[in-house]
Amino acid sequence: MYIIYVYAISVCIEYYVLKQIVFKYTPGEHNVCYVYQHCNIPPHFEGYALKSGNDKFVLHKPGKFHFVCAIGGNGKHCEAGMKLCVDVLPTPTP
Ligand SMILES: [Cu+2]
Repeated sequence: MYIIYVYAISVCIEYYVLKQIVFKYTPGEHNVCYVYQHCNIPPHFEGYALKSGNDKFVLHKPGKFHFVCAIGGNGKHCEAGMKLCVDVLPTPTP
């Protein structure tokens, strides 16, 4: 499990397929949206956002996953740096 306490980082982290990442933050102040591209957030996406402050997301396939905070409209929090890219790698063979 990879715990993200403040996802105010604009870099990619590497993690493995079928592992879980957890976003922890103060509910109501931020949220977590899974998007295709950073800060390009259609308005209706906010409705799909995870909002609990303890949001778990399973990385179900290899590839690049992008998560952003959709609060503030028009990618405001995202533009301020609340974005995370996870480069999901195949599980290493022992
Ligand atoms: Cu935010």
